[in-house]
Amino acid sequence: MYPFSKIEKKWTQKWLDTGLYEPDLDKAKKPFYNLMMFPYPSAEGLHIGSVRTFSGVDVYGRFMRMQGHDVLEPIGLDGFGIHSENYALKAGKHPSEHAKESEKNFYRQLGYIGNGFSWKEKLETYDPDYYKWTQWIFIKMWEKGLAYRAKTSVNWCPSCITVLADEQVINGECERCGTAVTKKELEQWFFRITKYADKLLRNLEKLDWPNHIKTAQQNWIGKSEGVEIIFNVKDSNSVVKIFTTRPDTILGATYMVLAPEHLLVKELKNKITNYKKVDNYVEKAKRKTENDRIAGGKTKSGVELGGIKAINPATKKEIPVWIADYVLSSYGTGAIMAVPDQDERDGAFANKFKLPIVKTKLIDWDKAVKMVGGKKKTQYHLRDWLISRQRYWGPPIPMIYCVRCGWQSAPEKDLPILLPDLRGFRPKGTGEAPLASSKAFYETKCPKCHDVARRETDVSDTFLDSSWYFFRYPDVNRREAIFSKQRINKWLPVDSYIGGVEHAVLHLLYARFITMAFKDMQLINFEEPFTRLRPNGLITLRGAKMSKSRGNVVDPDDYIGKFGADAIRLYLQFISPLYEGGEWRDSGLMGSVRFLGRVWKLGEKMDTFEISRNVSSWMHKSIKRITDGIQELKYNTAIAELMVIMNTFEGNNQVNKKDFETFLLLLAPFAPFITEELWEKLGNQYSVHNRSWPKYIEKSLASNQVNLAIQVNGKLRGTVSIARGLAQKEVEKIALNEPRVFTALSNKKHKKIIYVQDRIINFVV
Ligand code: ANZ
Ligand code: ZN
Repeated sequence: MYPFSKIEKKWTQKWLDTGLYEPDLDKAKKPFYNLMMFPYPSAEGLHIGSVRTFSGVDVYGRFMRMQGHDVLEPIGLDGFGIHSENYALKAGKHPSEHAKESEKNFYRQLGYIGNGFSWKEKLETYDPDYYKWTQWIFIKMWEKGLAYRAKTSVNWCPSCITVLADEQVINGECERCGTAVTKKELEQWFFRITKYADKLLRNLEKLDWPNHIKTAQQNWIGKSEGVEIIFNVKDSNSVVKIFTTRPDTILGATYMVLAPEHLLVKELKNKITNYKKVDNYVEKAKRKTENDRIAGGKTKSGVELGGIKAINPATKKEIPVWIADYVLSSYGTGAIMAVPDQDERDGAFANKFKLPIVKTKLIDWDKAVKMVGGKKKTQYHLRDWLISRQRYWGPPIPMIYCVRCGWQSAPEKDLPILLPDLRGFRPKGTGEAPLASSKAFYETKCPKCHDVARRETDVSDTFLDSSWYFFRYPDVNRREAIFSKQRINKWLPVDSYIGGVEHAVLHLLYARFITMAFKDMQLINFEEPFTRLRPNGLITLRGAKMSKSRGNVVDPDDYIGKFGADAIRLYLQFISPLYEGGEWRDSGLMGSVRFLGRVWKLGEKMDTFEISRNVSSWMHKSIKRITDGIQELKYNTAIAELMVIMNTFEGNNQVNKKDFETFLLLLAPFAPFITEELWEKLGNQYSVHNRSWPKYIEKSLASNQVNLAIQVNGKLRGTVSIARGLAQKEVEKIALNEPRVFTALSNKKHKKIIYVQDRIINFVV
C-alpha cells in the first residue's frame, strides 16, 4: 500500500490554503454551478451511500474545472425541521444541541472525502443569518398576495402533532414518520403555488430532466379540462355546481353526490328530513384520511339527503342527492353529477345503494355545454402549499396579529425574528405551537397602531428552507440583501443538479415555484432553477437499503483510515453509473485499493523515462471513452478504461512519460489525492486539478493501428501498437523483438503460437 494517509492530509491542507476550489464569484469567466441536493445530516453521520453521491457530484465538478470552467461546488446543511426535532426528542436533547453535534460530525466527514468544495460558501438553515432571509421571503410572498391564511380541512399527522402539506403525505402517510394522516379543520398559512400551476406544467418541456420526474410533476399538477354545470335544487333557491370532464354524458346523470363537508349540507339543514343521520356521517367522514376516502372505492359509503331532489338540466328529471366520502371537498367544486352507466365509481355506488342506472346516450361535448349553460373550466389537482407548522424547530413565521388592524408582516428591520431557546419545545398536541407558551416571544407591538399585538407562533415548513438555499450560496455573506441580482444572474440557474428522486414533487416543485415568484418580484431574470437534473442511485448492503438503526450500514469512518479516500471514491464510482444503484462489497473495494497501489508503483519509477513529448496514438480512443463516460455520469465505464490503460502500461517495458501524465489527468477527478502527489513527483506545476483535460484527436480514433497483447503461456508480457491486419509472420517477428517477451522465452523453444487477429499473440512453451 502507498502512504495515502500522509498524502491525503497534505493535499487537503494545501487545497484549503491555496483556495484551489474557490472561484472568483464576481469575475469568473465561465461559471459552472455544480450542486448536489441539500443534505439534512443526522447525528449518526454519513453512510457510504451519501459519500457516493457527494463524490460522484465532485467527479463531475472536477471534470468541468479541467474543461476550463470556474466551478462552484458549495456545501451546507438543512438542519431545521421535524426530522431533526423528532430525533432530538428521541435522544432527549435540545434540537440546538443535537444540531451542533450533527453539524460538527457532518463537516468532519465531508472534510476527508476529497471533494473540491467551495468551503467559504458554507451555510446552515438554522443560522439566523440564513433564516432571516427565509422570513424575508415569507414577507415578500405576503406583500405579493402569494401568502394567505385560510381555514380548511388540512392534513394532520397525529404523531408529529402538526399539519402537513399535500406533498408531504405519501400514500396517506406522513413523509417524516410514516403515521397515517388524518384531516382537521384549521386556520393555516398557505403559499399560492396554484397561481403558477400552468407555468410549472408548461416549462417542464424545456428542462433537461429525467422523464419520470417530469411525469411525476405533471401528474401531481394534474391539469384537466372540463366544465362547471349548475343543477337546481327542487323547491329551493339553492343550486349545486358540479365539475365534470364528461359533459357529453349528462343524459345519463341519474343522481348527484356532494362531498360530506359541502356547504350545501348546512344550508339545506332545515329541509333535510334525516339530518341527524346525515350529520353523523359528516362527522365520521372528517376523521377519515383522504387516502381511506379515495380507496373507499372498495367499501363505498354514503347517505341520501332526505327530502332533497335536484333537477338534471338536460333531462329535466328529478334526481336524488347524496353525500359520500368518495367525493372530495378539495377538488373541483366538491360535487359531482353521477353517471353510473359510464363512470366506474358511480356504477359501483349505484349498485350498492340501488340507485337508478340508464343507458347513456352520448352527445357532442361542445353541444352539451351549450345546452345546459355550462362554463368551461381548467382544473388542477395541485393545491396551495400549506406552509405553517405547529412545531418548534424552524424559523418563526414573521407575522403579527392585531385585533384592530388584523394580520401584518413584521417590519423588515426586525428580522430575523429569533427562535427563542425554549426548553419546553415538545409539541403539545393541542394544535397550538410550542412558541405559544412563551409570552416573551409572542407579545409585541402592532407595527401600525402600536397597541399590544401577538406574533404568529407557528414556524414555517422545512421545505421552505430548502426551496431557496441555492440562491444564497453564491452570495452567503451579503448583509443588506438576500443576494445581489448580478451575482445570481451570473451563477444561476444551477448547471448540474444531482440528487434523490424521492423529491420529485416535494423540493423540486417548491424550488421551481419560489424561483418563479422571485422572477415576478424582479429579483432575478430566469424562471427555472435547475437546467440539468440527474438522479443518483442507491447503494445497498446485503441487498437492502442501508440503515444504521437496523445495523445494515457501511460507515465511511471505518474505512477511511484503512484504505484512504481515493480508493473509496474510485470503488464507489466503479459500482455502476451514478444514476444507478448497486451493492457494496468489501472485495470490490480491495480491487480499487490494489489498482491504486499499481498506479503508485508505476508512478514512483516513472521519472526515469521520457520517450516522447506526444501522447501515443493508442491513448486517443481511451481519452474519448473516459470523456464520454464522465459526461454521461457513466463513471464505471470511464474507470474500466483507466484500468485498460494501466494494463497496457504494465505490459510495455517502457512507458512514455507523456502518456502517464495524461493518465494522471484522466484519473484525477476520481482519485484527486494520489494524482496530485504523483503529478508533483513528476516535476509538474501545482495543481493537476486545474490543468486542461486531455484532448483526443478525432483522426487517431479511426487509426489503422491496433494494440496487440503479447502473452507467454497466457501471461501478459507486453503490448505493441501495430498496423491493423498485419500478417501473422510479421506480427511474430515484432513480438519476439519485445524485450520482455524475449526474456520470458529465454532459450525455450515455443511449441505453439495462438494468434487472434489484431488482438493477441500467445507463445505457448
Ligand atoms: C361525470 C363523469 C362521467 C365523470 C364519466 C367522469 C367520467 P379528473 O380527470 O381527475 O379531473 N369529479 C369531479 N369532482 C370530483 C371530486 N371533488 N371528487 C371526486 N370526483 C370528482 O376527474 C374529473 C371527473 O372526476 C369528473 O367528471 C367527475 O366525474 C369526477 F363517464 O363527471 B365526471
Ligand atoms: Zn394594530
